[in-house]
Amino acid sequence: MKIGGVPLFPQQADTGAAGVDMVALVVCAICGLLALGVLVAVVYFLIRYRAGSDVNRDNPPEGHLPLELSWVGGAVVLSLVMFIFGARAYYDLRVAPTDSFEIEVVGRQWMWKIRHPSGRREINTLHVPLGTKIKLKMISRDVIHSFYLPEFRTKHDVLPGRYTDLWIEPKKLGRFTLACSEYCGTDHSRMKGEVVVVTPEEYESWQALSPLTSVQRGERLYLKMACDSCHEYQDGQVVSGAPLLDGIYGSTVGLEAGGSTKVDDDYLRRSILRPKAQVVAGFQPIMPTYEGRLSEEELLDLIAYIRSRSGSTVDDGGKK
Ligand code: HEC
Ligand SMILES: [Cu+2]
Repeated sequence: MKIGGVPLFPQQADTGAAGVDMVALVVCAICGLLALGVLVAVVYFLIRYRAGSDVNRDNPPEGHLPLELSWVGGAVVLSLVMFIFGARAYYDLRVAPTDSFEIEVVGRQWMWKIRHPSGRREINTLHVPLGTKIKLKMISRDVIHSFYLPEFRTKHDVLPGRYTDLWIEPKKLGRFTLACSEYCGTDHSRMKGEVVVVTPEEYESWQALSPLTSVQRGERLYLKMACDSCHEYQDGQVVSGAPLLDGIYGSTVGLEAGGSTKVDDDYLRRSILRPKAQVVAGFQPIMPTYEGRLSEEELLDLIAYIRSRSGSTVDDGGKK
């Protein structure tokens, strides 16, 4: 948006962008009106009561109840208007629709690594199909970063050790800005790239140029790390007293220490990195720790593979 040829807002490349801009405008308008009222009163009193002006200065009023009530009431209403607009836009911004298409993002000092479901990977560039709801599942390898897409009016922190997400729905073809908006070290300012919005057909053929899907990579790794030496049946029996991983995603498991927990991506990640932190009820803590032995990318592959064994292709927290 431009006012008098000056670009005030970046273009709106996301279906939700207009809503976010609306909040900014409503809040600015309300604050602007208030500031204007104060300014007018200041100027009026300045002139009326300037030194030497001939006005009655006796008996200044002590208070004025109706005036005070309407001021307090008005302020409450105005702040509620800002709150309602803001809360609705924030909800739309934060809660990804359950049918979103999932792309993974791994942040590190100082680059963005992007992984598509087909297995295609890229660095500092994010190809997305037009008109599709896309959920970005994000994690950092080192410090806190923040995935910032100004034209999509959204950003979210990318944390080490925990998955966070963000969703977009591109409504414009073209190239847009991708940046890190959390100071993350010397080259923070260079941790940026591009979002390339293409048509769904172009995206399909672009994705197809990929050697292995993340599920396939995960399966390979699963065999390579010999996870199956414990987590599989042999001759109809669980060999080393380890739980089967089929169908666990989205379910609730009991814990040896008491209580239970939902099996989501964070739980799987913890179970692989620090199995002893949450031992499954009825099992011995014999699983070795994989802390330091798997990269974030490898973990995402393993999780995608375990998820696929529950028939789940997206990180929907098992909501299906
Ligand atoms: C030495 C045997 C052994 C190996 C090897 C092993 N695990 Fe485990 N795993 C276990 C046992 C026993 C449990 C249950 C106790 C616990 O939670 O620590 C478990 C629990 C889990 C859980 C939680 C399961 C649930 O039902 O909540 C996951 C996920 C998991 N392992 C994944 C893996 C992956 C991935 C690998 C390979 C990188 C692997 N495991 C290698 C023995 C093993
Ligand atoms: Cu950063």
